[in-house]
Amino acid sequence: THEETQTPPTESKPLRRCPDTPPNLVGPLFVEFDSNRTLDKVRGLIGRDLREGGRYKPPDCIAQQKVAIIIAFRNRHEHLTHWLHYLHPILIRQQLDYTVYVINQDGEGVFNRAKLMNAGFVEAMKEYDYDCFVFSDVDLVPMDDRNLYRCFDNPRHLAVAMDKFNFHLPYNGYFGGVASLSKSQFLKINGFPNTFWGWGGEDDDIYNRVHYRGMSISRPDAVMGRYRMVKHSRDLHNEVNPKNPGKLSQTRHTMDKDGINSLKYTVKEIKKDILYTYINVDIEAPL
Ligand code: UDH
Ligand code: NGS
Repeated sequence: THEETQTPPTESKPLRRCPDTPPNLVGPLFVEFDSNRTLDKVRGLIGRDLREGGRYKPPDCIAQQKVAIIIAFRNRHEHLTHWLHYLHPILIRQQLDYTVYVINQDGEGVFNRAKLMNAGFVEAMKEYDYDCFVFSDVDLVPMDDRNLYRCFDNPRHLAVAMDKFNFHLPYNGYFGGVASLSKSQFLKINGFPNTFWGWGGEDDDIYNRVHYRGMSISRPDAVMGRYRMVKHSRDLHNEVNPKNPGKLSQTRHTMDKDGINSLKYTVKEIKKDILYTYINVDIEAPL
């Protein structure tokens, strides 16, 4: 017998760091939003690959980054089903050590996407020593798995070519949809603003923060950065807020006092589903 070709017991096999380019990526993906998809079917398809809370770690190498994926959420269950159906297999192929956090805004008050993202950052950090945070809308699915859900030398904007914008950026400074920031990049900008209630402008404020702290924006190219958005109408309690655009001229002065250092919220419930960690938070929303 040839001893050197025998597989040693798994516990003695030292794991190597995962490669810079994950080997199993497939490139462009077919994405469609089939209304017969259910959460139970998605659990049946991919639940066995995950650990409770929507966690995954590559079995055969040490992931380069520990990533928390944070989704701001309320009453978008159908979108979440599509998101989980597509994203888990992609994130697994990307060889990330990751967890999916669904941060639900409790109650019927005015929605606040950025404040929910801040709460997600703090709650995730209580659970694990994450290096990287990907902040995502629930209705955006990447059409190419080479668009890596990890962090880069600068804050990264991932949703650069959305179908609703004809696969182009709507404007150069657009930072909406999906973005990643390392822990230190996020803390350097004092996190996200807590004061953008309702729709509009919070993403532009984050863009301003990044620039005022001397960083630039990293982006994938327009081929790898393609996205499909689940079509939807405007939600209740997330109306356009006409006060938000004017706040953008003040970011330089407000960012040091409005952010992770002024965040106030209370956790009402944490539920571990096999596909995600659900955290219901009261963010003191005005009615
Ligand atoms: N979100 C929720 N629930 C809400 C509101 C927002 O989960 O009630 C989250 C969700 O992750 C969503 C994100 O916040 O993807 C961004 O909010 P949005 O989808 O309202 O923003 P978007 O710009 O749409 O995609 C605005 C309304 C467009 C109406 C177009 C009518 N054709
Ligand atoms: C800008 C908004 C952004 C928004 C972007 C795209 O005008 O928050 O449009 O909107 N900024 C302000 O309102 C100040 S979209 O076409 O997706 O409805 O992300």
